[in-house]
Amino acid sequence: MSTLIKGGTVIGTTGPYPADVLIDGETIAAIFAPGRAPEGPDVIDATGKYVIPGAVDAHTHMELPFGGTAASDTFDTGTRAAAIGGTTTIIDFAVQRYGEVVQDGLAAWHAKAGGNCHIDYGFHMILGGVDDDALKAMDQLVTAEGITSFKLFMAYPGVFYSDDGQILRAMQKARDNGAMIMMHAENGPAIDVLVKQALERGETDPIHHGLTRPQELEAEATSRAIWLASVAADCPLYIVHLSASKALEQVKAARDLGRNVFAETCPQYLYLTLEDQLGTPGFEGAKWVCSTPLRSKHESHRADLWQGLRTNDLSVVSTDHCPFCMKDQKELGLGDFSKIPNGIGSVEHRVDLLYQGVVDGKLSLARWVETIATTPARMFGMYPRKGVIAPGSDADIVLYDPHGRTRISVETHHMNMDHSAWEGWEIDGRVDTVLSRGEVLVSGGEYRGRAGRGKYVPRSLSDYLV
Ligand code: DUC
Ligand code: ZN
Ligand code: ZN
Repeated sequence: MSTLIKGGTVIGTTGPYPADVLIDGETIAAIFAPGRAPEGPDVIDATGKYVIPGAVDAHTHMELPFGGTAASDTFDTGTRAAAIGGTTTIIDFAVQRYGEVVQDGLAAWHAKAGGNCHIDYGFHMILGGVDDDALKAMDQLVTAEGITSFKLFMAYPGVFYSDDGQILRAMQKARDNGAMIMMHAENGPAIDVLVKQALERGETDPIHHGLTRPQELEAEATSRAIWLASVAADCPLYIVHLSASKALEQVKAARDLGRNVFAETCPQYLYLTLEDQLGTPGFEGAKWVCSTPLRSKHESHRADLWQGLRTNDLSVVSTDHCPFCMKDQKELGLGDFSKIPNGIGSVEHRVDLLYQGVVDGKLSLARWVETIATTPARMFGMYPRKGVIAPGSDADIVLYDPHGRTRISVETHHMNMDHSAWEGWEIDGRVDTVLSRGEVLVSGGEYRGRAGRGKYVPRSLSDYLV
């Protein structure tokens, strides 16, 4: 069946242009100058709308067991919310816990996601225990499972933490097999000392989560990861959820030297702050406990991150979607901030929140699309199947209404959370229509998708490797 998306403005990586997009089955068949497409196919009227590639969220944690509980979105609820917000592909993190066989961890993630997703999905692999078997498994995942990126943690000793020797060995392996090392860059042992000291002083409120994770410990770990990657013959390195100016400086310096170093940030670091959200009086601030933490509004983090997105020192915006309800989940940390499960849920809102950056003059339209769709697809080996409007690509397409408005609230969102980190925010722009492989999932405010239609996407190596 063919469909023509007619009368819209396509946003490509070089900027906007008027065009009609012909879809044949699950694939984009052709792009025509306005009015030059053949008569015949069903027409979706895109007049006044931007036509953008379905967004790719390269960092989500559906059902992640963490902090004594599990992230509250299942692959069903989380991918449905993602679709409604214009994201048509996620890359979630399968987990190998310490002592576990990597392939068993992967099988467990396939079991969670298989048959439940509304949109297409891939996996990265978290390595919680780097040993000889895990290193061998990295090769097998790259060659046979379509998993070409591995997340390591410099934080969370006793949970996911890898020491520098383990990190170096994994980086050497990645240098050999072409995989990307994704790094949670915070100095965990030093943070644990600060946390213990704060609790001993009776500082138990959520804001102390942020105060015990100072930006210096993110910058130090970011710098150490960059140097370790350098020792591993310039192994490709991707810093996840970068939140702080001093960490960004490390990435920028490495990139200025032409190093294989990349980084993402997340909407929470672009908009929310230590004082205004995490510092909300009482236990309310628990809603915004995430790691890396929200940073001070009295420093230049947010402005620096927006600038980093413009200059490509930050290449990608992901959500690090890791939702927990207040009730029974965040509440685990009542009276002890260190027991609050870490995470914010935003998988539904990233497209809109970054479009607000366009309206505010912080990003171009082209850069909006690049950071939420094209670059994540290229970074993680899904391009050109995903992340671009081009003949031969999957027909994952969003019609975006620049004149619409989006109001964010727990009353209206679709994520499985009892609160919203963005409660009451009213922003410009609105997701109008969403297609995934040619199938209309969202139209006229109505959701028409279904669990189980999303497919696993095995990934190639990153496009950005040298
Ligand atoms: N940070 C979070 O906030 N949640 C999950 C894991 C992480 O690194
Ligand atoms: Zn992390
Ligand atoms: Zn994460």
